Amino acid sequence: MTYADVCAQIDANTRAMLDLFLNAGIQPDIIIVENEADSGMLFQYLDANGNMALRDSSFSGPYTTVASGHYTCYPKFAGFFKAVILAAKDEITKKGFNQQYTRFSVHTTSNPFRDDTMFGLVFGSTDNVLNGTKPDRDQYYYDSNGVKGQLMTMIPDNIRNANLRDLVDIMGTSLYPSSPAGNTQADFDATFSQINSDMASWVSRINAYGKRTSGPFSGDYVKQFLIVEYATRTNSTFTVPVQQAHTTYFFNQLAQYPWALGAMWWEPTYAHNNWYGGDGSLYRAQAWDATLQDWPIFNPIQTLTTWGSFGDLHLEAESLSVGAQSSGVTVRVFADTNLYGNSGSILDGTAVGNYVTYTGINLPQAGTYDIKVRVKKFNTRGIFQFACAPSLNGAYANHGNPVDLYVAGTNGEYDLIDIGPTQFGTSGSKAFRFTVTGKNASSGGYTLAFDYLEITRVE
Ligand SMILES: [Ca+2]
Repeated sequence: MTYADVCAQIDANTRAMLDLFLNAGIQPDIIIVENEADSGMLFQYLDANGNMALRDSSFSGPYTTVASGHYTCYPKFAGFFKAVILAAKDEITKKGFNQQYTRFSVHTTSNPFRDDTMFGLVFGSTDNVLNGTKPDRDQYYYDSNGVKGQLMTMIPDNIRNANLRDLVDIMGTSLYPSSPAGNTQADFDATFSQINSDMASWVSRINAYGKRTSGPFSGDYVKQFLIVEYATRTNSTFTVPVQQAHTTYFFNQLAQYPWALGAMWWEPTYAHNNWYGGDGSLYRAQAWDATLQDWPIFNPIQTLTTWGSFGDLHLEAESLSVGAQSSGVTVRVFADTNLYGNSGSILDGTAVGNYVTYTGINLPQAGTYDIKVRVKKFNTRGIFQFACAPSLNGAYANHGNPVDLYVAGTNGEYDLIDIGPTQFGTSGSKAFRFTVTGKNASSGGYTLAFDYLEITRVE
C-alpha cells in the first residue's frame, strides 16, 4: 500500500463513519482526530532500545526517536490528519450541512503547542504563527539540524498543499496529573506545574491567532484548547475527597483561560483497579473494611457529577466563609449523607429579615454567570431572596425570584434552584446573601439550608 493508498483509505473510512451521524441528521460539534497521536499511529515501531520510533527507511536519522519529540516525516504524519479533516469537511458539505459548525481537534499525548512536539513544529514555533501561507514543514523533510530537505512528493498534492495549521481549531491533549504529596495548594500546584507552564506560554500564541470575526463561532478564539482525556489515580493518600479538591482546583484554573474548552473525564479504571459495571453504571470497591468483612462499594456517579462541571465554580456551602449574618441567629454546618460532601450550611432563621451572607466566592473574570444553589427543602423552611454584591459591604442587588424551601413531611427534598444569569462587572471575590422574606403558611419555621453553589459563566 502506498502512502496515497493509505490516504485514500483514511478518506473512505472518515466518510463512512461520519455518514452514520450525518444520515441521521446529526452534525458533530467537534471531531477529534486520532487518539494520543504522537506515540502510536501507522508507521511507528520500537527501535533496538525499546523506544518508539518511526518506520521510515528513507528518512531515518537522529530525529527518529519519538522521545526526542521530533519526527523525520512530519509532513507524512500531518498528511494523515489532513486527509481526515479534508474528507470530513467535504462529506459534511455534500450532505447539506454547513461545515463551519464543525470544529476539528487533534489529540496528542503531550500538549501540541509545546515547541518540541510534533504539532509544536507547526503551531508552537513562534515563527510559524501567522507567518506565511503554509508552514514548510507540512511539505518538506527537515533533518536533525533543521536543514530543509526535499519536497515530500509521495504525499498527494491536495493533502500536502493543505495547511494543517489552519485546518485544526482545537488543540487536544491528555492529562493524567500525578498524585499530590499532600492536600495543600502548593501540593496541587506541583502536580500541574507542566500544564500550567504550558497554558501560560500559549497565551501570546493564541492571542496571535486572534478571534473569529464571522461564522457560528464568531467572537471565539481561532485556536482553542481541550483536555481530551483527564483522570486522577486513586491511592491511599490521593483519596476521593482529595481528588475532588485537586480536580476542582485545576478546573477553576483552566477556567481562567477563555480559549480553554475544558476537560473530559476518561478511563475510570485508571482511578482505581476495582471498577465493576452493574445496573447500567460503574462502581468500584473501596478498601477492605475489616469490621464489615466486606468490600464496601463506592458509587462514582455522585463524584463524577461533582467533578464534571468544568467552567463552573462548584462551591460547597459548608466550606464558604460566613461574612455576615443576622444577630442572634445561628449559621451552622449540618450533616446529611444526601448532600454533596455529606454536609451543608443552614441558617436557623426565626423571622422575616434574617439573612446569611457568604463571602470568598471568587470569580475568575468579569462576565455573566448563571447561579444555581442546591438546597435541602424541609417542613420548617422559609422563603428566601437571593442578592449579591461586589464585596461584603457593597451594594446588594436582588437576583431571581423568591424561592420557597418548604416541603411537607419529614424526609426533606433536595433541589437545584436556578437563580438565573447575573452580570458581574469585575472579577474577584463576591458576596452572596440569602434573606428570609417569608414562609409558607404550613411551614414550621424560617430556616434555610444550602448544599452547594454552582456558578457557570454564560458569556
Ligand atoms: Ca455540601
